Amino acid sequence: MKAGFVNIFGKPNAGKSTLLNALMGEKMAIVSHKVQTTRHRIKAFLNKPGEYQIIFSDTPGIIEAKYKLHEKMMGAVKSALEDADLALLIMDLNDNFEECDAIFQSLKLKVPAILILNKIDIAGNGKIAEAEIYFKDKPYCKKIVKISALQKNHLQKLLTAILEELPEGVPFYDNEDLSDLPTRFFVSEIIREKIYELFGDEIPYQTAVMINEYKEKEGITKIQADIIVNRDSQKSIIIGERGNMIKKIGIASRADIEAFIQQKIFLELFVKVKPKWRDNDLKLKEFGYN
Ligand SMILES: Nc1nc2c(ncn2[C@@H]2O[C@H](COP(=O)(O)OP(=O)(O)O)[C@@H](O)[C@H]2O)c(=O)[nH]1
Ligand SMILES: [Mg+2]
Repeated sequence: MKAGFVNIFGKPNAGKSTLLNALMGEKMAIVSHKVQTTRHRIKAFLNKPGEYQIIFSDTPGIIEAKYKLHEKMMGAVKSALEDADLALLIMDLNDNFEECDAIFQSLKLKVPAILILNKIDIAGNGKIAEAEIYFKDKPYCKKIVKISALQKNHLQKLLTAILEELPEGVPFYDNEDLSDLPTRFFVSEIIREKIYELFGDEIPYQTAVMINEYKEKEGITKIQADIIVNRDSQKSIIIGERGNMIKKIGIASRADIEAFIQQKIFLELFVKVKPKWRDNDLKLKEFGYN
């Protein structure tokens, strides 16, 4: 039996969350073409009873911290560096190689790593061969695997490579569990994802979602969530003309949440202004950024 922690690192937009979802065959982490969507370390367990338990961690993209929120995000990266048995270093083949190399070096990995060249489906001519030559002798690079996380290409090859590096051990978590995070976390992430989908560049980064009430009663789950923003003007944008935008968030969120928890829900959304929440330790804690 093999068991261990396999933690995914890379620049924003490299495809970390897409890869986690593809490996799990289940949507665990929200994905968007906007950078810095992932704010937490999200653990997901891939179980094959009697054979392996892989505890994957998706992490926020590696960035320079501008707000306390960013510091918390980089804290999540750090914690994932500490308990990894194996690191997956993922890069977009169209990204600058030197820049990716600098980031991977900066992690000062103490465990073996598999370098994942992602987005082969849209890689420029000759990029794959160029990357293989550039990275093959880097000290952190034990193996190179080329994939498309989006199109789910070569994932089996990647899984085999991971299992070769995974230590022997007994499962850390129950075989039935998919994650150590509570359902309400995933519910708040689904709502946050809709905000990334529905609004322009600025709004999603100013937004947090907090679940205040989560009650199951007679086949229906009642959920009340607050959408937190920085300013009154953002509140008006989220609500929209005669409430049309908040209604859209509600409809899209409800469909996905019901699919995720396999139960009917009653969803109530409020928008609240909390100035400068991204730089306030107490508020960050309140909204689940530890
Ligand atoms: N064409 C292509 N796009 C991808 C691939 N993997 C991820 N993406 C896209 O890249 C963007 C960022 O993906 P995401 O998983 O959120 O990146 P993260 O920031 O590293 O977690 C999204 O728009 C994905 O759909 C891939 O293999 N091919
Ligand atoms: Mg992500």
